[in-house]
Amino acid sequence: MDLRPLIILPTYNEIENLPVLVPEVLATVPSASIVVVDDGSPDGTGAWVEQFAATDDRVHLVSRPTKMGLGTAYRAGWRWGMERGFDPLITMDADRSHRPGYLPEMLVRCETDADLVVGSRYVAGGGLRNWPLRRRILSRIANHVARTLLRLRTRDVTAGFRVYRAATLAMIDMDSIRAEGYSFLEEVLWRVERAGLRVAEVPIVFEDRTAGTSKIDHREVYRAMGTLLRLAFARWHGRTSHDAAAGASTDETPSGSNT
Ligand SMILES: Nc1nc2c(ncn2[C@@H]2O[C@H](COP(=O)(O)OP(=O)(O)OP(=O)(O)O)[C@@H](O)[C@H]2O)c(=O)[nH]1
Ligand SMILES: [Mg+2]
Repeated sequence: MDLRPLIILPTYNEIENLPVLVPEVLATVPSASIVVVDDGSPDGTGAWVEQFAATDDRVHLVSRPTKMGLGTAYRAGWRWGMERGFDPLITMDADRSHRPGYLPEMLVRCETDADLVVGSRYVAGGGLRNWPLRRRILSRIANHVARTLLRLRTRDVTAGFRVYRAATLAMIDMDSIRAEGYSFLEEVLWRVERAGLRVAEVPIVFEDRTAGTSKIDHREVYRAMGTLLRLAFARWHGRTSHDAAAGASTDETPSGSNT
């Protein structure tokens, strides 16, 4: 595998985090490039990326006019990267909850034995730091419900810290995924497992954000449940993930990622 890693950072109002995170990522994986997918952040996140990109040609900006949801931000970043031959394609949150220090090991796993590598909070050695009890409980419930309904083997199914081989994204037909927000991550994983692809989990400690505001809201949780029920229904009826997408009711929701 000829590594040309691309790191996709979806952003909505992360001006306090990017100036620290971007140099940290480039210092940790100098061979990587970064594309920031910014949804017209009112706090000037996009303008900062443009300025930085003028000083370093490894950094790029995809600017979208309005807040369009995390799922579509990932897809826009994947598409941008695959059109330019990047492989693998990495997703990380831009609020410094996902630490760059885990990237080298996740890249080695992707190169050696996995089609998808997940930075996992819920395997031995993984964990959470400074996350409020409410979020911890919500995350455990969301993971347990999704893993049970969809019979997923992966332990952390809602994590947004992932390394995808380009071939994996091509195989799961990313353009037909209807879910948004958290459930986008679960539908992607469901398709990867159903395609018989190899998923590896590298333990990470997820740090609660210390700057910027959360994009999570309760509506997102309800809509994620809608997606899970749609996929579970499809599974019960032995329909493939593609059929499930075709028959789906949309639950387009702009919001954050790490339940
Ligand atoms: N482009 C884009 N990025 C988004 C959108 N919603 C969230 N993000 C980004 O997605 C990442 C995850 O969102 P967070 O708000 O951190 O979600 P979370 O980690 O579940 O919640 P926190 O506890 O607040 O960190 C962050 O980098 C956000 O800036 C969106 O609609 N569009
Ligand atoms: Mg976060």
